[in-house]
This record gives sequence, C-alpha cells and structure tokens, in this order.
Amino acid sequence: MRIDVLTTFPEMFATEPPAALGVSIPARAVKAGLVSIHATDVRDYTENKHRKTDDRPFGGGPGMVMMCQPLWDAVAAVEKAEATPTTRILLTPQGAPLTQVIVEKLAAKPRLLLIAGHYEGIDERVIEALAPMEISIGDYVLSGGELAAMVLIDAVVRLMPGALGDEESAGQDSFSAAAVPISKKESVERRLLDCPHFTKPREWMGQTVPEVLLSGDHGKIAAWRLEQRLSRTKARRPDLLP
Ligand code: 6GU
Repeated sequence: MRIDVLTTFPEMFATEPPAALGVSIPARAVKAGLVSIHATDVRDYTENKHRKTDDRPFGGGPGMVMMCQPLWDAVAAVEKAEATPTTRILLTPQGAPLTQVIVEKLAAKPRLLLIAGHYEGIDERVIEALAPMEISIGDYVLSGGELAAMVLIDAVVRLMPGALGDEESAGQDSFSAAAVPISKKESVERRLLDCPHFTKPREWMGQTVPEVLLSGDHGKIAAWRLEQRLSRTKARRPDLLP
C-alpha cells in the first residue's frame, strides 16, 4: 500500500526513530515494504511569494482558512506521481467517527491520500471539488489533522499481512475477519473490550493472579476471559453491546 499525506508539517511523518511512524509496528511495516509513506508539503504548491497556504475568513471571525489553490494543485501533483488511484481522506473534526470497520475497509485499498488541515478550516469549495471521505478520530479538538492522520496510518498499517510479529498477532482477529461471513456470536464478540491480562510474578504487592489462569484448563480460561470481556464492556462501554 502507498500512503500519501498532504500537510504543512511533512516532518511529522518521518519514518526513522524517534518519530511515531519510525518505531514499533509502523516502522517494521515500512521496512518490510508493506507500506510506503510519502509526506508532501502543501506549501510547495503555493503561487505567492510568501508561500502562504491560508487567509482570513470571508465574513470575519477568528482563525485562518486554508486556500483552495495550493491544496487542489498538491492533490493533482501527488496523484499524478503514480497511476494507482487514491482513496482521498480529509481529517477533520466534522468527519465521520473513525471505527475499526472503517480501518479494515481502508486497509484493503491500494493507495490512500490523507489531507491534514492545520488551521480553523479549509475553504469548503476545495472540499466539495475533491470529494474526500471526511474522518474524525473523536469528539475533542486537535491543533491539526496531522496527529489524526498518524492515528489512522497506525491503525491501518498494523492490519497489513505480516506487520504484526507472531506474539503480537496471537489472539488477534485475522486480517480477513470482516470479509468472511461470521456468526452473530462472533460479530458480538469482536466488539467487546479486551479481558485483563497478567504475567510474572504470581504475586505482586500482595495481589495474586486469578486462580483460573494458573489452572491449565483452556476451556475454563476461555470462558473466564469471555465473561470478563462481557462484564467490562457492560460496565465501561454499554454502547458497544447490541
Ligand atoms: Cl481529524 N482533526 C482535528 N483538527 N481535530 C480532531 C480530529 C481531526 N479528530 C478529532 N479531533
């Protein structure tokens, strides 16, 4: 998969340590050639001598608005760089909330073009002309779409076959889980929160590990974990239950 990002802060998308995409699973996916990440500076497509990408809003009010022309030309140039068609995505608090279902759909695309706005907003006419999917990562305000774009990249890249090591993928849903028909029971289970986890030592600060996890009875352990997932989801995120 190829991921292009349009931003005025391309340095945020470095893929060498200590950048966010330069460590852990995203870095491994890049090194393994499962994904390539190309950040493009929208400023390179400005046509004014100050390389300004934004201007004051018509109608007045605070903040600046990203202008149509630099963004439009940047999209055209980046898309021309390779023939693979892009899925255009604008990161914006006005977008649809990002979910694992959306992440799984995006992971199946050959090429994503992420647009990270960094001002009060973007001129509505260029949004209309580009017709991107609009995605938000939650109901809070970030200074720009860059961190949201990185969240999306991380979530997508870890689904690429081969991105997770054996230990990380153990117990995870398979890449194709959403595409193959699954039972109602399975589809409910996929939405549950995770169960609590424990490792050595058996006792820490007077607290012991639940006895069932030491029993060696795999049936009992699986039942206990499912029960924990259900009770936690009921208590913490009842909105996830059908
Ligand atoms: Cl995608 N952008 C910004 N600026 N803030 C956000 C967001 C995106 N998602 C949640 N908050």
